[in-house]
Amino acid sequence: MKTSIGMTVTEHILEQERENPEATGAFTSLLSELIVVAKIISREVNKAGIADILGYVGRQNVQGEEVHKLDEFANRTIIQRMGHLGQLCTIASEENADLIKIPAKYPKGNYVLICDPLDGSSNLDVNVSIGTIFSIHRKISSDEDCILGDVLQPGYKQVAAGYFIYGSSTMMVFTTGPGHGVHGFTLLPGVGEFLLSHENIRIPERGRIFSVNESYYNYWSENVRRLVDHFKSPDNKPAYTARYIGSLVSDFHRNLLQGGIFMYPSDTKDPRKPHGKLRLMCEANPMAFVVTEAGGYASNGEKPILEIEPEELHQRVPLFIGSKEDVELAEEYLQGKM
Ligand code: P6P
Repeated sequence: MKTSIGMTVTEHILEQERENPEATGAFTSLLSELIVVAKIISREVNKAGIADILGYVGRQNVQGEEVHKLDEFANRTIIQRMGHLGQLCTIASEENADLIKIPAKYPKGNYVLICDPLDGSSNLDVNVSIGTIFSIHRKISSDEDCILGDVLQPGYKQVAAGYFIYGSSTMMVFTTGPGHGVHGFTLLPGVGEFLLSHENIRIPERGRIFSVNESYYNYWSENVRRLVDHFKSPDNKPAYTARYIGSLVSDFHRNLLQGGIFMYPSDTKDPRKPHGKLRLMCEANPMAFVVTEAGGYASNGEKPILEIEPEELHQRVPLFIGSKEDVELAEEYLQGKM
């Protein structure tokens, strides 16, 4: 009988810690607690249909989006468990307008956690996969308390980023930056451990999938329309196919493994959101950090997402992310070169 269950994510993180002579164990402690948080969220998501935690709480968040009961649960769990750990100087959540302070009675650390606690939660009640997205920066200010400048750092300065996807299985996919690769771990029910299942993920240079919400076609610029028309053209060899779940983590994860491009362009549909719906700090940057380390690319149509100097905590950004050749082609269309 096979006894080894393979490498756990904790073993993987400790292995990377041993390779870093300056490591103090703080980063390992931070990621390990984040993994506990994801297991707690996964358990609630997977029993959502049974427990009384489907549906909405009857208020909107800072994004103007209806708050799902599980949004609140996930956000609360992250704030409580990560805030008490002693490794963070602040938390920035998609659900909260302002930075979350670490209570005075708890020690502060040298890291910043930025997260979308439960991305895609509008899909929860219909049993579609959703996820938790996280981004970790090192504190850069000398203030004992974190300041906004510690959070508003460009994406290339992240020290780790990734996501948990709560789907047919619960997975963790993350990277700790250039040279460390992108690795996927699958939660083994009954054992409660994330086991290495997708080592050194590489996204195909060119995909065969394009993912975009075409209901916005009439709200796009002419260049975006021509780009999407290109992906639909029968002249492509091999032809592209359309896949769009409406859950960023799910659409991104599929394209990361199979190749393809996910697009959320600017549109004129909502004057409050001229740069599209997705957020730079808690969605675009962490996914861009992962896809770049996996050999892909992420752009706002003009420049790499990871090079954007953030100006506001919840700023939105057009997002073209996935296979390098497809995203570079998108840039050429967006810049009127095609
Ligand atoms: P639309 C979910 O609400 C989300 O933030 C992302 O997970 C997803 O990619 C996007 O919105 C879907 O937006 O406008 O196509 O419904």
